[in-house]
Amino acid sequence: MSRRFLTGAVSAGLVLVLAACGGTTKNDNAGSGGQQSTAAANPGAAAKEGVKMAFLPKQLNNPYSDIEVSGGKEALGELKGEYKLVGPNDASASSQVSYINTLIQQQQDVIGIAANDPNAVCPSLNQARSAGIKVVAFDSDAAKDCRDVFINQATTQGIGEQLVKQAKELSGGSGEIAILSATPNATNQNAWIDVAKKELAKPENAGLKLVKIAYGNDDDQKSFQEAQGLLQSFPNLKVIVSPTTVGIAAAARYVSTSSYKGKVAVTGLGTPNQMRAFVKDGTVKQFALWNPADIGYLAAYAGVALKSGQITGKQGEKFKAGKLGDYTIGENGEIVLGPPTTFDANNIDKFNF
Ligand code: RAM
Repeated sequence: MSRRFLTGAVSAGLVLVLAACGGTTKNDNAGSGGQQSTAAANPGAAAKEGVKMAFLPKQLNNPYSDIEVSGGKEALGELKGEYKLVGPNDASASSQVSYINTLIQQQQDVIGIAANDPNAVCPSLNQARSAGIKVVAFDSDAAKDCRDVFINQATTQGIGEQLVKQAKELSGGSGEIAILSATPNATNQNAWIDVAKKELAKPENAGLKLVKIAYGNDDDQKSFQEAQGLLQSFPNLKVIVSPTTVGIAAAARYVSTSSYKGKVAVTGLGTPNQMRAFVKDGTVKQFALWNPADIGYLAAYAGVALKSGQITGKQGEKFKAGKLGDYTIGENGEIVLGPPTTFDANNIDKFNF
């Protein structure tokens, strides 16, 4: 099937069939042009009550996801909507597809998804959109032509820069560093790592050497083993940077009881409650995160605003998000929550999530 044919005047329905048959490569999705709403936004429309929104996080057994969706539940309570939570037990690329298909059959109004793979979920998400379901990606984006908006926790650029800044400070400016990521397909981690690599390529960071990117798959045991493997393979390693709450907690746990404690720094993105013990025992000097509950909360407000016709996902549209205030949709349907917080021994006890 040539791209020329795909980009020709084919109907959205035919594109869906092609996408379903043809796998999940970037080109398939690019060819679809998405299911962009052609209706104009009506910012004055009343927020609909009874909106059924289902949250589909990367995986269910991750404390970070639990906090995220708790914010969605709170917001749907405020909005008099119906909250639902479904999801796989692992974050592998295609693990969410069957859940999306079920949510379509159940005629949900909105699907909130933290995508395990930007493309694997696309054919199903676009089927949902054809059925009138609004799609709010949060935390980890789906390809932009198969969702209406994306709730980004902070700017991708800002998070990537922060990771390198942390590594630089903790290494004293030079030496070997390694990244312990989530799954190899995770949209969010991969976007942050891309920015980090560009930062590392700058002359001012020439002293830092990225020796390996390991993948713990957001599985505690696998992340623990990968951390151990990094330290065995690279005896001069100075910093493990883990841009995942599962990875950083597992790496800190390993380092805290090993001979590397005090010699190898662990940093990245973690929840204060999971990291508190490792900050107190000196294993971890600093790490960062946003409040995950706010992501779910913002996603729910965006979902109801979409379903109510207040926004359509276009740049410049505005909506209200309860206690978080007013938000404006940015480029490519992206809605940025706000800057992350850095946690250390001085402030960690002020946070409880
Ligand atoms: C893990 C997940 C999630 C990411 C956080 C920082 O819990 O990979 O997607 O946003 O870490």
